[in-house]
Amino acid sequence: MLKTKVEVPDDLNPQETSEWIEALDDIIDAAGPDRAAYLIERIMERAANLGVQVPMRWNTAYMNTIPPEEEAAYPGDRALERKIKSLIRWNAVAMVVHANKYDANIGGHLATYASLATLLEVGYNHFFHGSHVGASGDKLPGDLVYFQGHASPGVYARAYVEGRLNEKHLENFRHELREHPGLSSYPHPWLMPDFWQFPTVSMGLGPISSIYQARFMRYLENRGIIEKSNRKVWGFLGDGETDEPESLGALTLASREKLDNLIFVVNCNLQRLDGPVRGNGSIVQELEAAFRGAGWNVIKCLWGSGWDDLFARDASGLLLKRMHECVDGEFQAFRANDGAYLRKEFFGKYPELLKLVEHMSDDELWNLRRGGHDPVKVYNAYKRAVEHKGQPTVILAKTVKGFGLGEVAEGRMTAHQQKKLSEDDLRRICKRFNLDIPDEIVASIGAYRPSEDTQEMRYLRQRIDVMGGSLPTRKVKPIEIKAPPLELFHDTIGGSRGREASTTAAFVAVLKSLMKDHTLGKYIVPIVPDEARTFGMESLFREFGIYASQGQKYKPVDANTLLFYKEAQNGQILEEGITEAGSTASFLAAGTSYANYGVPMIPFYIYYSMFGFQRVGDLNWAFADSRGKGFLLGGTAGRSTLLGEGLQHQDGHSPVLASTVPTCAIYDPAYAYELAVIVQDGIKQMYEEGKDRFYYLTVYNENYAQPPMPEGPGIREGIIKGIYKYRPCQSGQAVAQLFGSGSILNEALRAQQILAERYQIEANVWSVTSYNELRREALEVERWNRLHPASLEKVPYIVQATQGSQGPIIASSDYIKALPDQLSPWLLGRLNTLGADGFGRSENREHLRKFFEISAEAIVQATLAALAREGKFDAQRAQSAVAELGFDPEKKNPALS
Ligand SMILES: Cc1ncc(C[n+]2csc(CCOP(=O)(O)OP(=O)(O)O)c2C)c(N)n1
Ligand SMILES: [Mg+2]
Repeated sequence: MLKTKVEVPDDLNPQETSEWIEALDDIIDAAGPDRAAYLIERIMERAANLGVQVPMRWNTAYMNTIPPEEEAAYPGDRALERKIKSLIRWNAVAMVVHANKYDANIGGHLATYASLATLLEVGYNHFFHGSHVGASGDKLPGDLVYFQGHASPGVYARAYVEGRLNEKHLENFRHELREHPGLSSYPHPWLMPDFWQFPTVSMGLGPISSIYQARFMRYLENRGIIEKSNRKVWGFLGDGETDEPESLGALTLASREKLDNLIFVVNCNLQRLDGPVRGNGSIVQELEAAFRGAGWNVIKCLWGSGWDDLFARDASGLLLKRMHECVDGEFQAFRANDGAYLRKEFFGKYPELLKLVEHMSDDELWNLRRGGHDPVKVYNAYKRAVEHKGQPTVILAKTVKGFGLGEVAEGRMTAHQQKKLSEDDLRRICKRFNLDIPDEIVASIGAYRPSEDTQEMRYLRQRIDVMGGSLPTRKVKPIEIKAPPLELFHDTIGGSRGREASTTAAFVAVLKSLMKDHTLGKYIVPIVPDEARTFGMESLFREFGIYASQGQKYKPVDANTLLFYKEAQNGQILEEGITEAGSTASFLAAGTSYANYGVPMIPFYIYYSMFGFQRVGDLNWAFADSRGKGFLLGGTAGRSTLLGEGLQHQDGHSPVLASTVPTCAIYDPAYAYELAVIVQDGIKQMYEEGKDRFYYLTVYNENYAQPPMPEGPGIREGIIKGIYKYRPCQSGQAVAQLFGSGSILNEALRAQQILAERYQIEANVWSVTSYNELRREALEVERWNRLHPASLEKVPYIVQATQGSQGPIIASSDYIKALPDQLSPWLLGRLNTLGADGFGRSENREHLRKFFEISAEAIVQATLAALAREGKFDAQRAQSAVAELGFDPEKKNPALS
């Protein structure tokens, strides 16, 4: 066995040290590594009991975790697999180079896939299942693979060689808007809905989403919604990508929940975009410590089979010592140069090492591969990972960025952005991978696939068959659920009957009704990041249980109360703890389960609204790209309605941020019945009608009387479309229109009263449930009119709804003015907007609304001013009303203070 004698400078008794080490060596030789590990553990225990402080080490040597003697033989045909892999390499290169030759700087990446090819090919041929056969004998969906986003050329190239894409597709890589559909730059289910499952290219989102995906798979299994299976989630990520907080931020969830259905493969090519990931250190060792410390099973796959013999013959342990001495910047340089350089700079440091490789030519040295490029090493790492029980596994695979691309890219600082190659470069690549590609195809940088009757193509078909289909594939089963009738929420629709209640409480009631529903109930997934009590949801704990993969191992301290904290293995609530990113990743897994598992889960993720779109906006964008369905509920909403919490908490802009997401429908309901109507219609649109959309709803914590849903035509339609007249003025001859939304509708109603009583001005009050929906519809109509100038003009809903109304419109909400201002193009100079622009303050609602000038008094004042400007109210009277209503005309603008 390998004898490692590391000299320690301050070793007081080297003789004694080597005796201990030899004793260990003997045990490994005689009884194997497991026995040795057991003994070391006992010794550590003893040391700790005797008060010996043994420094914690989370690193193993810079070697492969799996020694050669434990390797299984490779089950595939290496020669044919290499042939297929080389073909894929060619097509991946050709599509990027072709795109850039004919459309300068259209972009694309060569170097990432070049480093990843073996890691993917071993996976495709032996580990990634297109489908699984479940215990029941049923065909279940396949493994879920998160590909490194910018390795997409390699993924397309395989799909082409498999015959799933054609030459035109490849030719139109990054040309999506041509006649023949092209290929999107990166994985986007929105753009290629039959192909990509997971949008991964925003660094960090793939890793965190894959962790929560694996967890959600267990959740569905433990709740009996899907069959238990051997399905795996594979997360491929770059070593540079691990610097994103999202990449490593949820590691302990995976180990805590024993997610042995999760495998990370970190493509450790030691480089990111600008240069080395850890030029002065070792990314592999750093990640090993992080993952091991977080409780993961770590498999290092660093060196190819060529190194086995060198390690075996290196009795001195100097080879390993030399490896430990080198930082990543040096390892990168070894690959960017040649065999002679490697001999001189790496082996040359010690005469013994030079001797070790004296029988090898420079070329042979150069051909010593890294673990991630050796199918045997990769196969064994994967095999061990899929067989490992009780922990998630990470494989740290050492590779070369730009492997095989030659001097222009291999290991170069500029490798990441290399996208142009000369014909000579291309010929060299063909030679390097023994590719027999017709000359004219090389010259035209074309796609190439051998005929079906070749050995390699037959082998490829056979492997796909054995693995149960191709990946990635996004196959969506039709959803078969129906929305509940509105009557399911009859309590909510009936109002609060004199009591005061918040729309948040109304939401909880709606959620409960849904969860209790016989058909829909089981599909509902409430998600909350440690705010359930804030939202009054603790009543759900006992009734539906909090999901806990291991059940509840303790008697909760509140066990004798009615609403005790109940954790259960089949619990329905995802109580995520304080992680908005994690909760959103759960929302993503649940909201796309209709596609990935064939079960239409309906997630309701409620959170502190300020910590939503502005904190995890990119995950929400990925949710939309993924065609996710579900409801986001921004709780404690509104800059003035959330009292006391101040600048960091009071949200006055989420609906505006949400409006930037194309598939997000945004509503700001004032009353419980509005909320119920929106949720019922949302389920219908998303799940019954199959629309790709999701909802952002604001819910407030202000208690007020919740009126019953008004009778009458058009109310339901108005709520859904975004506006309806809530309370007309008494005379029916209004000279002004007041738009209110969310909790500020009540201020508009109070303003209506003040205007009538104090100033004899009649105004109508409208509830605007969605400025965004109104705008989107108006834009749609406007576009139609623009493109059909000879047809009868259509009229946007906002114009229809307000037709015939008189006078200025005063719109007030608890959000920045940009929200209502979205409608100004259709309100022809009538719109006067009040809003909560600026930073929040710790105060009560009364002071906050006065400060932001959105109170009833502010609405009255704005109405008088607008009427005065139109000559319909005395200007002097309007001026004196400013002070009368409690405002100082010279007060600093709250938006800027
Ligand atoms: C959030 C985010 N920031 C920046 C980028 C731009 N970007 C794309 S790839 C890349 C470098 C990736 O390096 P690494 O993760 O090591 O992958 P490799 O290509 O080396 O396999 C960067 C910075 C991005 N896609 N996402
Ligand atoms: Mg990298």
